[in-house]
Amino acid sequence: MKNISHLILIIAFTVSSCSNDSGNSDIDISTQLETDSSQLFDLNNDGVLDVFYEFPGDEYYELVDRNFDTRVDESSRFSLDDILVSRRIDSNFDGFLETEIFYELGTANKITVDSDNNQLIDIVFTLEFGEILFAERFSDSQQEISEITKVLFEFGFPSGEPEITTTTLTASEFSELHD
Ligand SMILES: [Ca+2]
Ligand SMILES: [Ca+2]
Ligand SMILES: [Ca+2]
Repeated sequence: MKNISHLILIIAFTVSSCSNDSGNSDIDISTQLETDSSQLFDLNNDGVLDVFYEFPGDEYYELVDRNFDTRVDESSRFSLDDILVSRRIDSNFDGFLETEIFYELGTANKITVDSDNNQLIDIVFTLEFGEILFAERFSDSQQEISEITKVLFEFGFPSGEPEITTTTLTASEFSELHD
């Protein structure tokens, strides 16, 4: 996948430099190639493509429709040298990519979730060496009182009793803290 995406990048950049430098005769070809580079793989072989690439600037995105309903539910951001920076996922396939995984040197070090799709992060997983250390969930369902529920993890599973503390943070402040 990496090599292919790299190849696509090269094609895309070659095409864009060609179309800038040369005359009208090249335009048809470059348009054709750009169309091909924006649509790639058909994972379930149903004739509908499920993997796409976008190249907005000094990074690129790999977009995947994992459940083949024609909606993208996984968006991975890569640097131009193929380093995975972050990945957004629609875990429950409701059309909103609520989960975001952040990577450092190829290993996940933080996961954030906007569980109610209101553009605010309310669940944060903190990882070390790719393993979840603990998760924190912000809740302001109690009137006037906001709470953070913290759960420790061991061997990838919640461990022990959740620890609930009240907080003066607002939902926005909690979200900004982890954005
Ligand atoms: Ca398909
Ligand atoms: Ca989908
Ligand atoms: Ca979702």
